[in-house]
Amino acid sequence: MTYTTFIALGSNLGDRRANLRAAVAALPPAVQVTACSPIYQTAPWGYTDQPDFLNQVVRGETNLSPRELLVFLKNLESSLGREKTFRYGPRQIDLDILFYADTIVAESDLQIPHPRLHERAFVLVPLADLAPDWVHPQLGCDVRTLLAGVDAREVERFAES
Ligand code: PH2
Ligand code: MG
Ligand code: MG
Repeated sequence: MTYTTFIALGSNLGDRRANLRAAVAALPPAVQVTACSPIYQTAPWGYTDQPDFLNQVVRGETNLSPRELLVFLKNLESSLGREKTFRYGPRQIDLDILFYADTIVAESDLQIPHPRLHERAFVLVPLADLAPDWVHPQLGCDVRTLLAGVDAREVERFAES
């Protein structure tokens, strides 16, 4: 049994495009990647005094549990050179679980759907490229509708993927 998951990628340090590419390449076999969004250059959100990010979303199939997937992604961030900074601070690579099937996880260190995805144009724009009809299991509306509720002016197409 595999489960569909959407993973958000972000990078604003080092060779940002290479960081995204290396992360996508390292997902299989744990996560079989079935689609990659275009890459967007996005203004920093939350803490603004830092370089612009590149952001992307991938869709994958996995038989890892949500927690196993979290551990796998954290280990991958470390192996790709991520160093600890501060909340919303700059990073070589950030890998966040957006959705895991229609599962809801509400634990202190793991929340699925990602608790801020509906506020973030840098997530919703690439997510809507892949899955505009996907329904947020807590908010009960689709990604297209969530995207219509945010300001996406600082999300620019950077590369096809
Ligand atoms: N990630 C953050 C904080 N702010 N801003 C943009 N544009 N893109 C990100 O990926 C991002 C951010 C923390 O995860
Ligand atoms: Mg993040
Ligand atoms: Mg993260």
